[in-house]
Amino acid sequence: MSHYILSRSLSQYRDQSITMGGWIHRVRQLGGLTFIVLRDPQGLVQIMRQPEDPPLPTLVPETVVQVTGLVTPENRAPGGVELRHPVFRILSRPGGSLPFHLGSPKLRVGMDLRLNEAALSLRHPQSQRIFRVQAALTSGFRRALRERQFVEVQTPKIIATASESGANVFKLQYFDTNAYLAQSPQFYKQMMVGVFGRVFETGPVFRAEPHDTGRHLSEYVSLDVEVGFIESPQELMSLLRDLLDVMLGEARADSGDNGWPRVPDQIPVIHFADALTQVGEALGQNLAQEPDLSPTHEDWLGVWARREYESDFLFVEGYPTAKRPFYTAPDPERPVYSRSFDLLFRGQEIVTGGMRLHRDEDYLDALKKRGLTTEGLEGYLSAFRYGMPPHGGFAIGLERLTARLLGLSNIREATLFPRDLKRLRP
Ligand code: AMO
Repeated sequence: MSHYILSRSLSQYRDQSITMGGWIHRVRQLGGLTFIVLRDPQGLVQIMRQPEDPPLPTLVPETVVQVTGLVTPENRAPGGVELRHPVFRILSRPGGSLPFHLGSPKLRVGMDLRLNEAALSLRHPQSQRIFRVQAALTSGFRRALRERQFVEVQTPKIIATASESGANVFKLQYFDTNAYLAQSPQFYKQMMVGVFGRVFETGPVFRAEPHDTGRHLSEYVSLDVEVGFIESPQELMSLLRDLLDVMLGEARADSGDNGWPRVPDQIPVIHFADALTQVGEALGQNLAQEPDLSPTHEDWLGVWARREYESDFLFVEGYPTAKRPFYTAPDPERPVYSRSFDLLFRGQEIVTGGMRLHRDEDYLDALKKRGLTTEGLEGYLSAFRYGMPPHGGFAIGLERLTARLLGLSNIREATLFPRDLKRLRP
């Protein structure tokens, strides 16, 4: 491992000579002094050269350097310390001119250029922060579930049968047959409940989304949970609430930022039918026959939840059974509605979940009612034939959660290398 001191721990080395490694972020002359900002893997550090110090080599932005200097208290520097009497060693120089500079606090570069030049734009502290937050969210998700005795699983992403209804599936040539990219780990996570009872998975999923919007990607990270021996969607909603609390807590601790939304002890819940009535009245429309909530409806509900409950989160439960995939359990009292839910965060769906069917005969019935056959589903359905407990689960869209949390209007900003209708590289 490198012996370089990292910027977050620099203040522990006051009055000592230390060595760091990083990129030249910015250089500024002020009178006879030169101020150099070094960007190391953790943050920014100010380095000050006085006239009597050894001469500086040429330091253009993004030059990679090793620098040795004296850690000196300085209130005006980030972290309250700066390096003085620096001696630089150049490790590498940028090969050509840069398409833009990273030196200002906000990266003012259009979305296309920013994404095309991801190798550079992702280095900007503003962008780094997004992905540090995302890493903390994933880490909190794993930790909270492991503490609750869930087992992490990895399931295939090349599959033989589409797992979610709808046509948004990527087809590919698989030797001499066809295959699909997994739209979700749905079938496998349910099968694994038959093994471990409680499972989770974090991994990429693929949706051939024909929409060019700020909330859709063709490849995104799905944080999936599936749990057996439960009786109601409320148990899932309560688990999800606690998970989000841990995840946001971990991100908050990592970033040192306190201005973030708290997850309420009880996230408010509204039934789908009531949500439609509320939105319809507010917008002066009759929405009674609507099968789903549109982005505008979700947006309105987000504002409503804030006003009525001071909550950034709102559960909508009881989506119409016909609009949910065949594995969804209907509400036994009102079978047109299902035992499923979405979680809206600041007016956008970030999670879908619900109770599933768990009896073999219920699956055969549900498929028949929807005019579907068991073809290609044999491996999945055998789990129910061999006995499955009542179970349910949910999936959090990681990029949507990150974007909502950080107030990013475009999901691409919360994706390292986004894949969308037009973008396949870098
Ligand atoms: P669903 O299809 O609703 O449910 O997806 C779950 C969550 O994934 C996110 N999401 C997306 N994020 C970015 N780009 C997309 N194209 C995209 N599509 C979906 C959303 C959404 O809430 N198997 C079920 C989950 C379950 O019931 O366990 C499923 O995949 O945040």
